[in-house]
This record gives sequence, structure tokens and C-alpha cells, in this order.
Amino acid sequence: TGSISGGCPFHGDGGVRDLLGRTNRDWWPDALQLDILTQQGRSADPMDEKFDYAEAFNTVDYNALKADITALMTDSKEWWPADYGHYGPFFIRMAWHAAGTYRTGDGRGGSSSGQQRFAPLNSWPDNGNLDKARRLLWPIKQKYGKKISWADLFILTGNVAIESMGGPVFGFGGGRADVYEPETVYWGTEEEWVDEGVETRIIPDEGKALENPLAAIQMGLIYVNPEGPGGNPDPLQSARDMRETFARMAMNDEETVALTAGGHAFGKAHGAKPADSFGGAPESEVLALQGFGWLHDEEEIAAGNITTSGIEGAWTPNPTQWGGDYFRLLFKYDYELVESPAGAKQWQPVNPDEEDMAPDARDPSKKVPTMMTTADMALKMDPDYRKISERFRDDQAALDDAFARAWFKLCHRDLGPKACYLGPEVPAEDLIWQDPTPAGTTPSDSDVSSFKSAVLDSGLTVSELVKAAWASASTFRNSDRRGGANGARVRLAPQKDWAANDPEELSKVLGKLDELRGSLSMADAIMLAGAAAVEKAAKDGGFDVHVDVTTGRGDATEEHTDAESFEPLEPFADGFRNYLKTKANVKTEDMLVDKAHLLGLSIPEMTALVGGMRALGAVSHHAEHGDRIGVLTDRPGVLSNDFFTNLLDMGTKWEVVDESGDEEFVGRDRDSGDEKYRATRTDLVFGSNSQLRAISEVYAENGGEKRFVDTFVRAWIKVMDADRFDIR
Ligand code: HEB
Repeated sequence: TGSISGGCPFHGDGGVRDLLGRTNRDWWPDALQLDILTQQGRSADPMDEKFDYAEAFNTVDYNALKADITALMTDSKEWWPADYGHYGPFFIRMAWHAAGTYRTGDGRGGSSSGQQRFAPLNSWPDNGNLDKARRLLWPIKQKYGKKISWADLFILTGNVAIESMGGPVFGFGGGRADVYEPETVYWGTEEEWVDEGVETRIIPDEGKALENPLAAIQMGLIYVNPEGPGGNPDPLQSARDMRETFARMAMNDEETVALTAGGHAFGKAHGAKPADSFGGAPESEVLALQGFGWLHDEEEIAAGNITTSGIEGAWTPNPTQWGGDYFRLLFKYDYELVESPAGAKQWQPVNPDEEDMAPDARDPSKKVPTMMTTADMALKMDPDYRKISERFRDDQAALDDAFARAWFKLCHRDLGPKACYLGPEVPAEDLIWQDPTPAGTTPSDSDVSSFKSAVLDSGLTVSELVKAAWASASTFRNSDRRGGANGARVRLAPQKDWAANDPEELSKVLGKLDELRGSLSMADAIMLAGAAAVEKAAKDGGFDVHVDVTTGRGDATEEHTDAESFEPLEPFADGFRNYLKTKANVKTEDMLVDKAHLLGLSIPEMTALVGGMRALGAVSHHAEHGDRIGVLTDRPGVLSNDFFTNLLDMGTKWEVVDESGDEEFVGRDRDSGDEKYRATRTDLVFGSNSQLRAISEVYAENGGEKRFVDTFVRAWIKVMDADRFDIR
């Protein structure tokens, strides 16, 4: 149960969708558009290129920073008073929502770039009133400046909040550098927010499953609807949705129960007034509000009459103290369905004892009933969750440990390998979800060069060597910094068996490299073999290049590898290798762009890599056309610009091959009608799209060959070394 779901990130029930779904421009057409200022490569980032966040972070007075955050917890401000005089719970929710957008499908979302500051996340209904939490932190951000990013500050503040209320914490790693513009991420196609009645994304009776890579069940939610699926207060259906959505956050049942119960040991829900008495989300509000949304009357705020989710009340009698009251109450009482003053469905204990009542958030002498959301009730009603909940009820130490570890994972899942973690509180223990990789050793120059010549004499082809290197390195994704060549996990399950990797050929190549590698790690050997192949191919094309990939990678074993967690990294389409598993619901060329984005490539780099790999014959085997598809050259294995010259040649006329459903094309000699080439959408888009065509022209024109070769080599090295955080 609670396993990590694989599946194509581009599959869903809907029809064809575009890559981005609903964007900020769709949601807020009146918001100021700054995009024209980031054209022609102009950056939105105010820091200069030399700014190194890790260096800046390492100079922060960490203890002073934590002390300032701790002091803020109880420094209640009149403009947004702290419930129970303690901001801790509010900050935990802020941190959880910063991290909780992470999804395994494409590694996007998550805590690592501080996106909660920008639309759409700043205005998601589920992030209601977190604008105030961030604003409370501004004096601290201002004081420490570039030494602490917003992204790190969100998570560190969540940690300090837990600690300051006596909760267990496993550690903290800094290293989340801020960005200064909204990231465009596919959050779904729905045209309404969750609170506007948008349909839920999981309806088993209608065969409707959650579309990949999405991880929330309605638009504008971090995970599930607290009132139950689509507002239906059914704890079992809520459990189903929690299991699915938390799995996509890489959380199993135990982690899900620990996180939810641990989180709700703290704080309260806000639903004191009907929601329509409050203003709009920050992105839609008037200038004078200065980025605040969900406007409340000052007197109402002072009285604690606040509405966020619409649900009202605390989970426990001690909302600012860590402990076991959540499970104690959940099992001690029967709960009945009631409505909050804001009209939300929630659950209330039947006949609670006086000491099990919660204090009023503004007046501790007043007692009010506690509550549970429908999602909380799932932890009691779902049989699998219940077993875990009962265990935690009876074993506080087990809950402490499970909560601390799951919280640490939640907040660090998208930060990359442990080498990326900064600061004095990085836990020593290696955790399997960090994809730990043993350190390697740097080989001598002479070992490297003798290995490279042995590889070129081995009988393995340029295409085979290039494909193996690409298979190894190209799993990397910038989004959560997983995958990549380090560790040589390409020789382990599941990667070694992925269809995109042509498993039989791959295993032959890896076997041969293993024989030849001597003291080199497999991870280095695969990279160096690819480099040798590219150098040879360039030489055969008349160019002398040095493909200077790094060395010093280590080899991971099966024990270092949670094989199941690698399933979402399988390429369902890889335009660089002209590979498509099955037709998806976005265009195949969109998937190329998406992959290029995850690899951190620019448009010219993407173009040079595609054209270069085609020239090298480095395409995945095509069921019908073998190694020929998209290889628009009669000298495969030579690094030439033939792909571009032949694609742009008016002597060839292209036609779609009917049965292919618009995926496969034949190129015929315009005069004789003879077949010359076979190609895919991913090939022809470089002649069809005007922007890609303009770049293809640069690489095809006289004098453009060198620019092409240089760009290809630079982009190749970039991909091969993308995951070397250990030496950065
Ligand atoms: Fe939570 C709060 C739901 C998970 C932590 N939450 C809350 C609320 C709701 C919820 C509705 C209220 C809001 C207002 O203000 O109104 N959650 C929920 C759900 C889920 C969750 C449905 C899934 C199942 N949480 C969670 C987690 C965590 C949390 C995981 C962590 C760990 N929350 C929290 C807190 C709070 C909340 C701390 C409180 C806040 C304040 O107080 O302000």
C-alpha cells in the first residue's frame, strides 16, 4: 500500500492538452505582465551571476537566526494576532504547504525554490492566509538578507516552530536558492478552483483516475479536500484520496499517518464566518492591500473571527504543545458530523469531558469543542490507517520518530543528493530516499586515456557508446535533482530494463565496459566511453574536440537503491533518442521540450543535441525502422550537421504515414518519389516550428558546422555532469 505510482507523466483521461494547462495569465488576466522584460535572455534575477547562495548561507549566524525565529513565535502582532499567543502551528502549515506541492511524477513542486511567494501558489485557496505568515517573517528575511533564502527560511521556520512546541525534529539542510519569477508548472486544466465547485479528480465509479503528474485531487489544493472528496464527508473515500495523493508525494501509509496526525497535534482550523464575507486572493487584490488577500475586518481579526479553510476548531486541548492527544481523542470519542459557522462539514466529539475541550484562540479562559476533519477521520476509519494510528496511540516514541523522519523527508525530498545540504543540522544518517551514492576516486589521466583508446578498439560502435552514456545521465531532472549518471544506477533495476534503453544492447555495452574499466568506477567508465565516442565521431567529421566530462563518480549498489522510487523516472518519451513508448495526451514534441527543461537545456542546446544524436545514429530501436528513424544522414556515427541540412533541403517532401496517428513520417525525393528517410514529429518539428527552424538554419548554413559541434559538445557535457553536486 501507499506505493509510489509510476506511469507516464503525460497520461490522463482528458483529451489532448497543452503542456502547461491553466497558467497565471488565464487565472489573472489583469495582473501586471512582466514577461516581455525577460525576453532575449534577460534575467529576472536581481543577484549577479557570481552570487553563490551556498557560500552566502555558510556565513549566516545560524544560532542567532534560529533564536530570532524562536522569539518571533510568541511575538504576536496586532495586525494578525497569534492564536494561543503562538505562531508555531501557522508556520508549520506554511512550511508543509511549501514542501507539499512536490510530486514524484516529474519532480516538480516542492520547497526548493520558494514558489509560495508567487502566483499561482500564493493565491491557491489551500494557501489561504499564508500571505500573513510570510509577511510575519519579513523582518527576519530583511535582517539576514542574502544569507538566508526565502525558500530555506520557510522550512527552517517550520522546524523551529516544531521544536519550540516540544516536537521532535530530525534535522535541517539548507541550500534552497531563491528564484525571482513564477515557475511554469502544469497544475491541471480545470477552469475553476476547488472552492468554486470544480470536480474532484478521482471518481472510481466513472473510471476517473488522477492524471499524472498531478498530485492533488482538486485545483488549488496541496493534497486532498479536508471535507472529503468533492466535499462529501466520507472518511473511507477520503482515505483513498489521501493514499493516492500522498504516494505521489513519495509517502507511504505510515508516513502519511504520522505526518497528518503529527501536524494536527498543533494549531486550529479557521471557519468562524462564511467565506463570502472576505476579500479575494492576493494576486487579484487591489494595490493598496500590498500583496495581501483574503481581506478581514480588523475587529474580526482581533476577535479571532477568521476564515481560512472554513473548518473551525482545534484538534486537541493543547494546540501549542506536542504530544499524543490527537490519537487519544480520535479513539476516545465517537465523532458526529456537524457544520462550522462558515458552513463546512466537520466532525465533533460526542459529549467531550471538560479537560478534553480546547482553549479559545484569543481567550484561554474560554473552552470550545475540538474537531476532526473528514481527512482526519480517515486515520480512524480506514482499516490500514487505523492499525498504524492505534500503534502510534500506544507508542508515543514511535510516533515521535516517524513524524520527525517523515517531516524531514517532506521538506528535503526535492533538494537533491545530500551533497546539496548545508548547515550545522544536517543529519549524519544516510536515508534511502536520498539515493545515496558512495564517493568515487578520481582516476589518473593515463588511466583515462588508455581506457578511452581501449573502448574505441573494442568493437562497440559510436552509437552504442553514446546511447549507453545518454541512458545513464539523462534520467537527471533539475526539478528534484534525482537521477543522473553518478552511482551508475543504469546497470540496476529498474533502469537496466527500460524499453527506452534498448536493454539487450545496453547490457552488452555495459558488460564490455566492465571488462575494460580496470580501476575506474562503472559510472565514470560509461561517461568516458561516451566522451571517447563523441570525440571520435567529431574527428571523423573533421573536428578536433575534447569532451571533458568530470570523473570521480561512485557506483551505487542495490542496497543503496529504492528501485520502486525510480519508476517515475522512466522516460515515456525521449525525443533526444527519438523514443516514444505510447502516444500520450500531450504532443510528442511537447514532451521533448519538457525533458529539455528538466535537463536544464536552452533551446540551442536542445536543438544541437537532437541533431547531433541523430547524426551519431543514437536513436532507440524503432519497432519497424530499427536504427534508421530520424537518422537523416548516410554516414551515421559521424558528428555532422547532416540532420539539419537534410531536414531543410527542399528536395525532400514529407508525408505523414497514415496508420501512425500523426507520429511517423516518410521523406521522399520530390522528383522521383523514392523514399529517402523515416522521421517522427520530434524530427520534423525542427523544420516546422519557426523558432526551431531558425536555429536549425544556423547549424545548417555554411560556416555553422563549428558552432553546431561546439554547442553539441557543451550541451553533452552539461547533461553528463548535471548531477555532480558532490564536486560543485
Ligand atoms: Fe493540516 C491546518 C487539512 C495534512 C499541519 N490542515 C489545517 C487546516 C486544514 C487542514 C483544513 C485548517 C486551515 C485553516 O486555518 O483553516 N491537513 C489538512 C489535510 C491534510 C493535512 C486535509 C492531508 C490529509 N497538515 C497536514 C500535514 C501537516 C499539517 C501533513 C504537517 C505535517 N495543518 C497543519 C497545521 C495546521 C493545519 C500545523 C494548523 C495551522 C494553524 O493553526 O494556523
